[in-house]
Amino acid sequence: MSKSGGELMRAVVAECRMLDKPSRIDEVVSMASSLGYEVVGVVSQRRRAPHASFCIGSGKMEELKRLVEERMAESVIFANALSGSQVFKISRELGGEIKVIDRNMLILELFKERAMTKEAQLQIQLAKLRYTFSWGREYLRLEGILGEQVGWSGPGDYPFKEYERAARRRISRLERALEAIERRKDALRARRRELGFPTVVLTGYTQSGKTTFFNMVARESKSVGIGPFTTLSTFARRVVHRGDGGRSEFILVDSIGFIEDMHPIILDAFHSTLSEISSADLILLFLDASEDPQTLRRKASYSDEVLRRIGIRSPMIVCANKVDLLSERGLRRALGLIEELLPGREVIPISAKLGENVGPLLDRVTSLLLAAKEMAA
Ligand SMILES: Nc1nc2c(ncn2[C@@H]2O[C@H](COP(=O)(O)OP(=O)(O)OP(=O)(O)O)[C@@H](O)[C@H]2O)c(=O)[nH]1
Ligand SMILES: [Mg+2]
Repeated sequence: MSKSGGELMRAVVAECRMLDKPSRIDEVVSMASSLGYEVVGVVSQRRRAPHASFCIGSGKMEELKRLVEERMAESVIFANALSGSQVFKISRELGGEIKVIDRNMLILELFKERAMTKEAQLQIQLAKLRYTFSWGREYLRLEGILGEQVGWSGPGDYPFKEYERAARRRISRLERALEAIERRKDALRARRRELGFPTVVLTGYTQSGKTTFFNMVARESKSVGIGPFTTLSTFARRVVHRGDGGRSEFILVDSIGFIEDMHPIILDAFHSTLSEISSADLILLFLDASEDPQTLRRKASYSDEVLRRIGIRSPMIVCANKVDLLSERGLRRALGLIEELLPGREVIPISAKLGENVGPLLDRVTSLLLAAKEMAA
């Protein structure tokens, strides 16, 4: 996957790290890599508050500039949220040729890449438009943005009012398209039911191991496309499992990972990309059980909160993943913590990477699906 004609886009990641908040560097680097950026450098600074103009201090800004030149980077990704005027000032400082984006724009790029339905794609376009619109005049004065987003391609300066009108028109077009899709959604659900396979959705925090599990289980399975609005080929497989408790056939869906601390505009789009989850017959919630207790606690509570917010009613199994990295004692501690945070949930420890306990998990999936089918009959 690439940003610029077959080559990876070289990026430097920068962060102004606030004293009371966890660093987002690792998360941003892995999001950027999965989007096809090659991260060629990192600049990080601890500050009490972000610098008004550059987010990082002006000394660090010099360091960033040098690094960008030295490593021949084409873009700079901030692990923070930036204001429109910061993006503008940082771009100008870097000479105007470097693409500057913040964590929110990166998240939107990721969502765009992973949008499984037409609806999600439109929601993300809408979010991007609203988000950059909120960045205001100064940002919009940057070259390229207008052409890309509202079809404006004239030279030189442009009247802001023109942009505003065009953007509003585009926003309302998107909103109308979304309404039309909403009306057709019921038809889609019916079609899926006609296909006759239940869906099992993998969900959980980013980097918890969903895709690793998906690839392991799906290796032998066929890719499927379901219905006119979905392009599920890379993210859904028909799986047949024959185990101790019987045989089951289901569609396994790999969905987008949860990310904390999102801008409200982006949160809306995120919820819509999760719409796959709300119609699932069974949810497998992935947790990285090998993380330190504080992080595990934070991510488990956040995952629970997200699932509550989108109103999940499907049965669920919690997959405590990456147990290969844990000692027996570490595993016991992690399981205790998960039980405390998600009381009453069924928890199965697995290693998606080594395939450990994946068979018994699929047996359990099979028996839950069979039970649900009997209930419905
Ligand atoms: N040791 C170990 N590593 C694992 C295991 N499962 C996944 N990983 C690693 O964890 C990292 C993230 O795995 P992914 O499968 O991409 O995670 P994901 O949940 O799909 O992440 P997003 O797509 O970002 O939401 C990769 O480096 C995997 O190799 C496991 O069982 N054990
Ligand atoms: Mg994944």
